[in-house]
Amino acid sequence: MAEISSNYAPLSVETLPERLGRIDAITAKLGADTNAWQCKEVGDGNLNLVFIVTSPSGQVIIKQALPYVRLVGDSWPLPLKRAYFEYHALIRHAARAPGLVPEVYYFSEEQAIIAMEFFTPHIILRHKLMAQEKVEGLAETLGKFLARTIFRGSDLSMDTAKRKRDVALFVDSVELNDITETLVFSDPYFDAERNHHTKGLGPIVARLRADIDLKVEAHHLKAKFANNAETLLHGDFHTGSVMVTETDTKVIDPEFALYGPMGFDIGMLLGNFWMAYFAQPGHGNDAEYQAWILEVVAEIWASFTAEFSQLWRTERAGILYEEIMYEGQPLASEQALSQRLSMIWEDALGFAGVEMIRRTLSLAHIAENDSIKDEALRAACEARGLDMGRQLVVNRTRMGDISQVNDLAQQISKGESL
Ligand code: SR1
Ligand code: MG
Repeated sequence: MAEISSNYAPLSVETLPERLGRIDAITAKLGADTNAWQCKEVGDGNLNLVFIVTSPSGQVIIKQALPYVRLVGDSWPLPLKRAYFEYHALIRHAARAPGLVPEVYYFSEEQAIIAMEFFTPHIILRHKLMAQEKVEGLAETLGKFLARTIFRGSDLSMDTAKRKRDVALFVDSVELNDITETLVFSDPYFDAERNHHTKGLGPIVARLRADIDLKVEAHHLKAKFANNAETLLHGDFHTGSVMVTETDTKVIDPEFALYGPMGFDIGMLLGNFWMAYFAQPGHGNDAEYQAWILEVVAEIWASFTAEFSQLWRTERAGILYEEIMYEGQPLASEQALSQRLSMIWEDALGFAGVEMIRRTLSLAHIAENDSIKDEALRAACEARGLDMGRQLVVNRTRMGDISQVNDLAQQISKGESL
């Protein structure tokens, strides 16, 4: 795999047509008349350049990695090879969960460019949640995406030699793994340089940083994240990595892809929904919409378990829990399934908890909270998320089922956590 090539150059709206106008896979979508291409840079994420290119014949997304973290600037260098991992994750996800991720038209490793399908009129799910707009089929699709990618990317399904080669491919994503290991699992628990938080949270932050149980459990979760290469994960599966219309749901942006524990993507996603739930007082406080967010969380887990169980019963071709071991004992494989789901559930709760804490105390926060102008209100919303996050991390093995966890969220939302 190439690293910074001397030929690498970031694209701009001015140079893009000339630079990409001779690539067949792209002109097949946009036409060869580059004078008719219109380019807009729309990247609002933390890391990359993203362009929408429109022509009379179509639209394409061009995503290019920058050699540094866009959110911070060139004082934080970041290798271009993340585009390589995103490309490999996208093509695997497309095969495992067809129709739910953008089709890749073209990839240049040297230029760290991926040209891919543009979803329109989709918007980022986070914005939908702030506008209090519902999405039909959201939970079912997200649950299925999780089950299909998690099951089919693991030793439950894959040929193990192929999987081990794949683990070797993704293991080189050291710098992006390091971002998650640091920003999610360590920085929130001490006074790290890149941390920031809303002013009114000072006392609660001091309490959390003195909380031995929390810090030990957060690190047990970090050990799982770093050491348990169970399946190919999306790696950054928050509500900013989902694009939706009123009736359609797609998953984007797997540049943090890595082999990790099965509960990680699920937990990260659920944690983001619970934070969106706690942020609702900053966005209109519609009780019915808040209830809908909790329903979505419950349905994601239900959809995930239904699909994962179905795949367990019909596609178990890997080295784990082989059919032959359970011949004549149909209940044994069901027992193994149910215990495996319980393990995933407990891990997911823990990962949801650390995600909720880091999105409030570490470098990267969430728009649902950041956009609340009233600082006292924002602190109150964030404090509830921290309260729930702490309980999820520390008590994850005794939290009960999804309805009990949603009840906890409801209870916290009615009180003051500050
Ligand atoms: C420096 S990158 C900060 C965060 O943005 C990405 O979306 C990941 O969530 C990462 O942790
Ligand atoms: Mg992203």
